[in-house]
Amino acid sequence: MGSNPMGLIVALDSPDRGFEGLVEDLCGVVDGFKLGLPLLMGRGPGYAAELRSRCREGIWIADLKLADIGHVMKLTTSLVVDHVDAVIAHGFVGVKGALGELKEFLESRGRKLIVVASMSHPGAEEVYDKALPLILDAIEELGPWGVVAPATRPHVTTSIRERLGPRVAIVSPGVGAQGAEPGAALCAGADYEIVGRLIVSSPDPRSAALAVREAQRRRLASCGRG
Ligand code: FNU
Repeated sequence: MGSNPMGLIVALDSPDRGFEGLVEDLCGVVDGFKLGLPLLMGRGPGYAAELRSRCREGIWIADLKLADIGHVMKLTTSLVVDHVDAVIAHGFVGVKGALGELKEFLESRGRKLIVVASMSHPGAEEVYDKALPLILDAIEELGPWGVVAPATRPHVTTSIRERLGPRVAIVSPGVGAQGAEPGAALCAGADYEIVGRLIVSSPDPRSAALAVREAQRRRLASCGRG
C-alpha cells in the first residue's frame, strides 16, 4: 500500500438521517465511505446497496466490528457482503475458528478483511494497546488486506506500520471529533484517514471534506510524505 498517502474515507453512522444526498455530494471528492453499525441496524443492511447506487467510486466498508466465532461472523457478513468491498472485524478473537474463516469467506466473495489492531478512544490504552503485540502476531499470521490503527495515538500507528510492513493498508479513525488533526495519521504511516462528524455534521460537508484534504496535503508536505 502507501500508494495513496492522501486517503480520506467518510464515516456514516447516524441511523436517523438519510445520507443519499451527502454521498452524491462527496462522490469523487473522497476515497470511500464506511458504514457504521447504527446506520446498518437502523436502516437495514440493504441501505448499503441504496447508498452505493449513488456513488460507484471508491472503497465501501461495512464497519461491523465483528467479534464472534467464524460461523456467526460469516452469517452477519453475508447480510452486506454483496454491497460493500470490505468488512471490519476485531483482532482479539484470533485466527483459528474466527478471523481465518471470515477471511476465507470474504476472499471467496472477492471482498477484503480489515482487522482492528488498536482503537482510537482513550480506553484503548487500558487493554488494546497492551494486547497489541499478540494481536499483531495474529494479524501477521492472517494477512488481512487492512488494519485499523488510531489517528489519536500516532506512535501506535507508526509501530503497527513498522511491524506489519508496507503491504497492509492502514485505515485510521479519530480525526476531527476525537481530536487528531488531519494528516497526522498519514504522516505516522496510515494510508487512509477515517473522518465522520467533522465532515458529516458540517452544514456544508463537501467544503468540509475539501478542507480536510487540504489540511492533509499541508501536513503531509511538512512531514515529507507529500
Ligand atoms: P468520528 N472507529 C473509531 N475508532 O472511531 N472503526 C476506532 O478505533 C475504530 C473505528 C470508527 O469520530 C467509529 O465507529 F476501530 O465521528 C466511527 O464510525 O470521526 C468513526 O470511526 C469515527 O467517527
